[in-house]
Amino acid sequence: MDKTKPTLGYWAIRGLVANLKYQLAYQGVDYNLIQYGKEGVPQWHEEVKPKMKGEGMDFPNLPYFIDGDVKISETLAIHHYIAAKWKPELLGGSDPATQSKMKMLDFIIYDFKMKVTMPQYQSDDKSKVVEAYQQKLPNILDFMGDHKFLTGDTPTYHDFYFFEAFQSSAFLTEGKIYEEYPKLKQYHDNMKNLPGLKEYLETCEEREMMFNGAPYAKLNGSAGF
Ligand SMILES: N[C@@H](CCC(=O)N[C@@H](CS)C(=O)NCC(=O)O)C(=O)O
Repeated sequence: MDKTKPTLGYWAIRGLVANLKYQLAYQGVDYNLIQYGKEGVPQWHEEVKPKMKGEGMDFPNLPYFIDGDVKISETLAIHHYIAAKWKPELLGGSDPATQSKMKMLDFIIYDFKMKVTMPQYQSDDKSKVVEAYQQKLPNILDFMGDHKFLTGDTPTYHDFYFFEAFQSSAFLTEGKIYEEYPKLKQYHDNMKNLPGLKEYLETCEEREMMFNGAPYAKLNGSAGF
């Protein structure tokens, strides 16, 4: 492991980490990747997690990000850190109104991700996933208006999280979500064409990786973009 680079850790699935890898690719930040496979579950809980707590990670969890003395968890906090350190324009504007809007968006996209993901762990009924996105997507797309990205015509860190958040729904509906919401399809294309991310998505390991944790998820699979 190269100690001069930051380290990203997670299970060996897409889960909550693919979005971070997209942002790192877009920003051109090089990093060490630590993946815990199924056999790594006890290792994480019994060894690594307590060790990280002892070494100064306040709330050890997966994903985590370590950059020297900075040791953080919570996916959206990691997105924020990577933006703040290496590409602050991804934070959006710095005035109070814009910053509050960005914070609001954190919770909105977190809620979206949770609402579409939980049903994938609870049953094999895809219609529950469809119900969830039909409930949540219209307001997000209204918020986006005619912009290319969530908050304007340039991306913020939220876009990398949100882009991944609907990929499993696209997979489970075999693309029907894009017929239902053509604006989401346009957004998907705008994201896919971002320099750095475009090249990453063409060959990345996410194309073959499972979206969710096996064997716990009742709906699971892998897909390209
Ligand atoms: N709120 C956290 C949730 C993190 C979380 O639930 N991580 C799951 C995988 S998706 C996990 O297995 N964490 C390891 C643990 O609980 O020790 C985030 O958004 O990052």
